[in-house]
Amino acid sequence: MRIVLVAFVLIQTFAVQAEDGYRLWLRYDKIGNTRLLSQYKKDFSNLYIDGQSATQLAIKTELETGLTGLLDFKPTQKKTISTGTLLVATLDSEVIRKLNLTITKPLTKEGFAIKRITQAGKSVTVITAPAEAGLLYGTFYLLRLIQTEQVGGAFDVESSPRIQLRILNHWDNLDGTVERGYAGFSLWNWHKLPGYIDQRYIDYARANASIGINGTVLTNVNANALVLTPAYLEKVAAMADAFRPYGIRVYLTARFSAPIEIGKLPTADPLNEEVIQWWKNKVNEVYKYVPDFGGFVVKANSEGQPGPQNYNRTHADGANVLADALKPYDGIVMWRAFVYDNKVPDDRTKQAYNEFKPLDGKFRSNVIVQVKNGPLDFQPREPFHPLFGAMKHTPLMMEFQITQEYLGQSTNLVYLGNLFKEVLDSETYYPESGTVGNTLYNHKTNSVTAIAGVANIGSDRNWCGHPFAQSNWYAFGRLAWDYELSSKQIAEEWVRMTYSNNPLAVNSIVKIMDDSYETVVNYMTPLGLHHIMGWNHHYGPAPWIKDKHRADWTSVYYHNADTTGIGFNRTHSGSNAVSQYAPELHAIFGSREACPEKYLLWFHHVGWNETLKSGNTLWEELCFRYYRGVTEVEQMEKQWELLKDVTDGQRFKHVSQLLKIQHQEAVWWRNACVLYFQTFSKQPIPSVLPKPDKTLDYYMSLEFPYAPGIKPQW
Ligand code: BDP
Repeated sequence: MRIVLVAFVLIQTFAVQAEDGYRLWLRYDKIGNTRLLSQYKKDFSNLYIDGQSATQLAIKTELETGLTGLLDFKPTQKKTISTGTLLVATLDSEVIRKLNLTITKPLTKEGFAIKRITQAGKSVTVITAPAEAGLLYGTFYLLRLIQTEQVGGAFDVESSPRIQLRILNHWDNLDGTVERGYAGFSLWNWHKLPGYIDQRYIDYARANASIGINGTVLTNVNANALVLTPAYLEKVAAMADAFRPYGIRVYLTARFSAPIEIGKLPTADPLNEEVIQWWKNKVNEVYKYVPDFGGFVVKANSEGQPGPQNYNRTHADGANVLADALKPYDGIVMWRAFVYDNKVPDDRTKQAYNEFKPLDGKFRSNVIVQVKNGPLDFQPREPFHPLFGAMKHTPLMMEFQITQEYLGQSTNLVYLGNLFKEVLDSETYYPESGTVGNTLYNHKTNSVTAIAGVANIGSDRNWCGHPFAQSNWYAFGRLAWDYELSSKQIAEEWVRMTYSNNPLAVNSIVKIMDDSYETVVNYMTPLGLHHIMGWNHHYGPAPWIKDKHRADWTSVYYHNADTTGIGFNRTHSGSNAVSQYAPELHAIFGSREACPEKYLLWFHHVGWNETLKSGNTLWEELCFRYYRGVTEVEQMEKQWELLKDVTDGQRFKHVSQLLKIQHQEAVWWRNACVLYFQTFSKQPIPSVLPKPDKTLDYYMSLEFPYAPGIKPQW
């Protein structure tokens, strides 16, 4: 009996200590800095949370768990102001009004301030905000300061989000699968809802609140109208109830043909009176279930989805009918600009601009057009979408893809903070717009501001599949709050919270993350190559894809390799996509000399023997980049191995194994691409580089019928 008991206790202890990644960045383990530890025990010896609302209770629980874990002691909970009190209260509360607080900048609805003040000789820390959501964000901010061992004694923070709606898009289907999901199945257990609220929903909401995400679109953009039926709305309401205390509003995708499919109308024509009324009734019904429902995301007339063009109506006609129905409730429509058609005889990357630019100003004020970061489709690297800055009278929102559909899915370590920043920092050259980030923020012209990321979250124990994929969820949220943060700073925060404050761990892991994006671009799509991945599942290289029923889904359409050279001519002598950018940028991208080499083959068809900045010919440079990518993965592996003693065993091993896979996949990409493009360049691989050990035929023969995340309809 005793032995059994001891064994049980051991297993219990092990279970507690095991680092399986479930806790994400909210680990709250005791901080290692003993000086700070004793200081903080004094600073936060008493918790005073003013109020009893659901959000205030969530704050209380978070602070209790956080402080108890981080500081290894339990603060008292007296409603008194004494030295060491941490007071959490809204700006209009009695207790705050009595204090001598100075707030220098106006805080927006969700903003917050953290102040250390001396009140009647007592040193008090205050988290305050105009509304409860801000208190929640301030709470997580303070916990982060403690967890990352960043601040000694001075607390003087004022922060407001730059973008109003910071949203995750889940491409989750009602059958529990996730389109382009690489972390298991959907988190949403539709079958057991509304009765069963999984603890995971709460932990999901906590994680989101900790980085300022305030919206979630529960369903796939390739939408199923059933979610708008009462049986499902009841389930949606249960989720909305679970998320609400954490400041998260729920949104759904609306299938444009829902009036036909679930409304039994003969048409979904947006100008038909019955259809207009149907959407009004439907929206009224939705708000009965979810009074703070956020609105709809719509993918229309894209990749086979129904839309207004089926009835010869415009995207504005389609968006406006939904917007009018949502308007009385302050709901919004996020209408996607991801539209293209293989029947349109124009470069696919131009089609969204061609379609939407003429509609500028024709949308209702509660419509926001959701634009992918680049003009094609979440490729490892794309120039920013030319619609940013070009639509002067229509709010646009950014859509990033956090799930790594085209960036190594769940086997590759890629920190996307650098990709997000590259896009947000891109200069549009429209004087009134500035950077892409600024166009999202510009409140003067935008009646609503928003940013969305396609979630990488699933039922895997560690949420995101790859332990490092968590950092992409984290980075998205932090940049959505403030796109001016640096990606390196965000990486550092994440490492400190998720792994360790040990300087060796921090410096090495941040370096691995910071280099990882360029590395992946090097071994997948260097010099502006794009869309050369596997058919349908998009896993691995397949630059040879051709002769499919749609040319714009093949690889050869995009790389245009022939015996003279490679690349898509988008200059005025080609598709002239460059003309969709502001004149200055048009001139830069359109010039073979001025075009940044990272976009070279995106905009230009370049001869194999043309010389690049390095002095190498294009063919040589292409080979060197592919090989460099692999060498860089080898370096990542080596750097990671040095961290064995400063990271926990479980996650160390997990990442080690995945880095080995990444190495094999990088070699696969390199060999397959170099061998394939060599059939056009007809030149040897530079002699200093080792030769691929397998043939092109071998790579072309590989098939992956059960690769994860496949889009079911295809
Ligand atoms: C593509 C994905 C596809 C999505 C589509 C979209 O392969 O699964 O449905 O984007 O964003 O990249 O609508």
